[in-house]
Amino acid sequence: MRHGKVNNPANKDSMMESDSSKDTLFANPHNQLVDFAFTDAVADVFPDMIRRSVPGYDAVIALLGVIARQYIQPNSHVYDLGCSLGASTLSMCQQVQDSSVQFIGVDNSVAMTQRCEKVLQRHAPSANIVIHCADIETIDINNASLVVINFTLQFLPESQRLTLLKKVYAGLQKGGALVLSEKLSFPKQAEQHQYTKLHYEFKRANGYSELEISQKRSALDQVMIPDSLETHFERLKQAGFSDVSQWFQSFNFVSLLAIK
Ligand code: GEK
Repeated sequence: MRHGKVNNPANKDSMMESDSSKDTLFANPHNQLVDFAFTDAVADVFPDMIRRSVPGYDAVIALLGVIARQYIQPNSHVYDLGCSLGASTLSMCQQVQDSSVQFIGVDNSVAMTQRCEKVLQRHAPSANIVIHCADIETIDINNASLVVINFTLQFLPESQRLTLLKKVYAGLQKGGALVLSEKLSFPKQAEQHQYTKLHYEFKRANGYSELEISQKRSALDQVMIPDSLETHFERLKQAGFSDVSQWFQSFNFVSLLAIK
């Protein structure tokens, strides 16, 4: 298996710089409150949006490449569930250049998957990648050495989250890994308040106005429901994972590593 040089595909010269427009979707007052959706307009500005909204996003993407080097096995499948424009898949396949490994990206947004295919074709033309436009609840997972759910479980109805994780567990090889990155909620009100304030400060520091922050919060309110860290650990245990650790945190965003 050939390993690539560790670099961050979210950095300069990457898809994030060259394919992205600035996110101004919530800059003007919206008359009606509309739930957030992964439309063409969102997909067009997505790299800028996620990098300015999710503290640590670039680091998680880059380090997924390192995790990929450790866990991906020859002749196996690697799943990127909720792949958006393919940043996680790109990071992993740039690090593990092995055509016996099939990378499978899944996203239910047509706008995302159409652009994702183009991005991956341009930046990883020889990698063995398939992109499916489908709900992650409907896809089959098998022979997986690594499954990545990067900031996507939080968009699933809460009642479906355990079912998906059980399916991931069943589809992983022994010794295979799940990387689960999520925004957190906090059971203690004071802690919730502290981290919400830090997150908004992060957005202000990245140039978002008060109007943009509040309109985006309203739009996401019913669509993205974060869980607490305790809920994640408990749910992963229920899904079958006994070896679960937190490897990353940036304010109220974390990433967990669960090994089968
Ligand atoms: C990244 N992982 O760049 N089935 C399939 N896709 C879904 C579903 C579903 N049920 N629900 C939401 N999505 C990416 C970032 S973004 C995170 C992931 C964010 C998709 C949705 O269309 C979107 O592309 C993605 O999950 C979430 O590392 O926007 O905060």
